[in-house]
Amino acid sequence: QTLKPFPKDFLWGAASAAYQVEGAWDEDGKGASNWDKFVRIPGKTFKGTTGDVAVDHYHRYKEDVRLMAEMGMKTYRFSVAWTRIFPNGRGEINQKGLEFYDHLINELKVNKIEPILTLYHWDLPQALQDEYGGWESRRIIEDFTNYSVELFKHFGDRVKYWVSLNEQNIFTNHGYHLATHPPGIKDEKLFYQVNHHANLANASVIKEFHKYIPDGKIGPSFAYSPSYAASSSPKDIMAAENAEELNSHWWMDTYVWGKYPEVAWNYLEEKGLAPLIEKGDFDLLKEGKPDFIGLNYYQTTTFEENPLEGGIGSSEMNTTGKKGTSKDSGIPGLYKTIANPNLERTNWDWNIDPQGLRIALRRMTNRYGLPILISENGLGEYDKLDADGVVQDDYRIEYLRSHIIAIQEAISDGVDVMGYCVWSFTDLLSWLNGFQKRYGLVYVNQHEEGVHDLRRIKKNSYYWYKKVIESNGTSL
Ligand code: GCO
Repeated sequence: QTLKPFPKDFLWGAASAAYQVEGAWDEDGKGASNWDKFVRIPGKTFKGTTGDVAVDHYHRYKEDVRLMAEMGMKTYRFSVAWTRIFPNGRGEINQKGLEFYDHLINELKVNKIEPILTLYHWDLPQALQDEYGGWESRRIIEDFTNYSVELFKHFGDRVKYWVSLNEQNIFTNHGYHLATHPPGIKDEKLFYQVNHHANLANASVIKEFHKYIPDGKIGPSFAYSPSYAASSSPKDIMAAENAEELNSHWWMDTYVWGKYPEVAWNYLEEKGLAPLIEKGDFDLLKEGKPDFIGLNYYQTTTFEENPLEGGIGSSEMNTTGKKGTSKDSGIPGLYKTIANPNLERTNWDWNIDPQGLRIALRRMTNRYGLPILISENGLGEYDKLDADGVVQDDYRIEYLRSHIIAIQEAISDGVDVMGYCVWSFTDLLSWLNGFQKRYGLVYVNQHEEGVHDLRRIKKNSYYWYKKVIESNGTSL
């Protein structure tokens, strides 16, 4: 294969999420989010870590943007904390909240860094959870749309790239199936209903978007973990097909075509798990077609057959296939997840599979034909500052290099890739794993316990990625 060069305007960047970086959790009129509440319940997060301070980006955003500029970054993906704009989820706007993002965006623009704004990266106003159960009610559609429209009106002159919902499949799975994220509920039926509301809310904001920002682009970010069959046994291949249908097409088909895939729908209906649909829902879903799909890629998932009799995981369902998939889990009659023996795994037990990224990009292109923004990809590890004050994260360089090569191969295959956001720019708070699981190109001196100075230190990967950007992907 002759490799094509990266497009001239390729968006080389990195990403973050408000709750994971900002801190200042109750400053300048910000309201409480579901996470502000959840982390205060004992035992929910690693050593009880919270995002109260996180990496203090709220106060240090200028320094962070300076580091981005110095690296030559073309784009920065960040999310807005809904509760800074509407402390109670709706009602009166908190001007101070808008101001913070004005400053951040202006700082990015001055430094010629294209902002990519995520509307929702999991921090729901707690007031809406209390009032009507948040995503559990259709009322969320109107509130999420109003909030989003305010951002379109206010930032639309400067922000052209928008992500609607970040990893809907993950936040609903953790929130309503595994009960490891707020609101900490296990209810399969509700899980699908919540997802239906989120799909409608997503479509509703996309539909509004083009009225306010006709020259802008918007799409959801999906955590896609391509399904592999464990063997060439047709039963294993069928298991992988089942997983692809239920864990990926269920969401992406609905985003793009405004309808649920038949096989998954029939299966869920038979089980009594299909969501209740109201008149007009499918019209709205169809009207909210995204301009691109955001792909958050970390790993692939491998499946084998799981016979109904004595099958694994009757109460355990793997709706995402993303995280911690070396443990057996599955749905009897459909599939069972196994650790792929061909792939190495990180210290967090995620497999490392750059070729899986090329496969993801090709599958998405063949099925949906939309441009793809790689809105997240990166490696979480126990990075350490050594005695010379250096972070030797050569394993991260290797990880990023192999994935960037896979992207170039996919581009050469004909996939339209808009850009690549490394997760993450600075180290940040891992929702459940505190500060020990680090993803950043920039180290932040912040830990679970004690008082730390939060200073920023460029890792080896920072210098490496700088060269990649400078050379538009020719120096890997
Ligand atoms: C973590 C997670 C996150 C996610 C990100 C998803 O360790 O908390 O890996 O950092 O990757 O928030 O969009």
